[in-house]
Amino acid sequence: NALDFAVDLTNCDREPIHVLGIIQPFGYLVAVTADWIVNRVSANIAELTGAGPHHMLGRPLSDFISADGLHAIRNRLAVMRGPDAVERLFAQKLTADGGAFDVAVHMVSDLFVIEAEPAVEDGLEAAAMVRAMVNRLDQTDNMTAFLREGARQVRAITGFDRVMVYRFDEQLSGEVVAEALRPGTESFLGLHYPASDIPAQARKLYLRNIFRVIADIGATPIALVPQLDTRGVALDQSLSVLRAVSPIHIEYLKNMGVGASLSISIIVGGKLWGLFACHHYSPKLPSFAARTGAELFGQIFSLMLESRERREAADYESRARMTADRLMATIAQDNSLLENAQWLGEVVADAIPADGFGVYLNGAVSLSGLAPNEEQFAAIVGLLNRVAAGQVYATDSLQAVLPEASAYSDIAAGVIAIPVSRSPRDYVVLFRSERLRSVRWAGNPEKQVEYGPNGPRLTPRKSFEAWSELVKGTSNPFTAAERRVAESLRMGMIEVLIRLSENVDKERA
Ligand code: BLA
Repeated sequence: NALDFAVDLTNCDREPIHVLGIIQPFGYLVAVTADWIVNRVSANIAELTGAGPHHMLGRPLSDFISADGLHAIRNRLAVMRGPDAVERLFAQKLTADGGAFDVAVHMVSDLFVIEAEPAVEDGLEAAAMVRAMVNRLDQTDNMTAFLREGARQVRAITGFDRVMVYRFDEQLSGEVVAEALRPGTESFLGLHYPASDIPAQARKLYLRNIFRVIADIGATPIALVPQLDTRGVALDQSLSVLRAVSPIHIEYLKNMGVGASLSISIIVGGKLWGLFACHHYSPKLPSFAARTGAELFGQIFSLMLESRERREAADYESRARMTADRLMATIAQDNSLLENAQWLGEVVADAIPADGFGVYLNGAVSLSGLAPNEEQFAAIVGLLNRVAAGQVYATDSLQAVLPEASAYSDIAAGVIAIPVSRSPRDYVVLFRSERLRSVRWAGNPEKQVEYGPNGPRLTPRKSFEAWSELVKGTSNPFTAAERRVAESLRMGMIEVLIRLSENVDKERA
């Protein structure tokens, strides 16, 4: 390519994937200057216009495209809105004797980029279909069902064999959290992959351009001509519909036995929440209308997800606040409960999911569920006195702050600690076990035996191993909502204690 960048496993995150200078062979690309002079074409352009690159470059586009075709494109550009807009025309004739094309048009600095693919008449009523898809989503009554229905609907409109909802965590590792499959296809549900499987520049690009399809993993890409224009500039293909992808990613898909790949960004709160990641086991290109419908569905899905997540978080916090209120009311009735370590631990563990807990209260210790032994717990309390006096403290990697904790990370890899009295040594500590314990790894999604030049690293199983290395010794993280709940439990308990001591003072007076 124009930039002479040799990509390998060590530099993927620097590969300039938006300027590779190649498109997929299912369409044609022409870029023109503001005065409609041809600036760049794809090497296959003669199939569309009858004229090769060197005939077209530097000449007016009107020499090659019919007046009606140009008129339609110009009209569409005239209504273009927003910096990243991509306008679409369906079933448009572009030449006097050629057939109909589906066309996408967008701007890259001062160039108009026109991409055309032969129109497919699949009778799809995209708007009606998306409307029905959204209705189905609306009828789901919990998050799991919502995500699964999303996958099902994307499978319905794209026809892909496998549709996954792939969600990123804080470290940008991902998990397959929902899936819809052609019957007989092996499930990837619950599998985890490291952030490096979708490098940073790709994730950034997917925020700008939310839809991509790789129609045929085995197809030879078509070069843009020239690679660098007269100003020495490569064409920025960030918003391109036909953009061909990194050879590393192609190798990854080949190693998985995939024939076509499609993904749609799921964006929540301006961040890439995840992707609909879709595989087909032979080449597949849904019509441009179907792709446009799927893209629109992805946008609506994202908005609905955002509002559902917000509602779930609010519900969780209000339930937890009720727990806290109940806790205070119960203690107010029966002061002796404050001395009851087991009871206190259970109430807190009800509000914040954990695998076990330890309570340190007036020198007495109570351990329950998956928990370290008393000696180990004493060391944790010692640590808390140093790092968290009087405050809620949470970590998903205890061993990062207390090295000896690596000995029992299978039991207690992460902790959240809530000080429960004014005496600095009293805490309720919840434990979460190592993440890998709870992770499912089943089946063998890499049936291919022939690996590409980079070997088996580019396979789901190796990715899973890489992810496992990353999360070794860490628990599922404590979320911001869980920390807020812990904080309100702490404040509530302090309040009760103050009231109790005031009562004692009054009685003394
Ligand atoms: C892109 N990697 C992607 C994409 C996905 C994945 C979904 C989006 C492009 C597409 O739609 O195909 C990853 N796909 C997955 C995962 C699953 C899946 C995790 O189906 C799980 C089932 N990829 C690697 C490594 C590198 C890499 C090690 O595994 C680099 C070192 C690169 N992945 C890579 C690149 C892209 C990518 C460069 C961008 C492709 C593009 O849009 O140009």
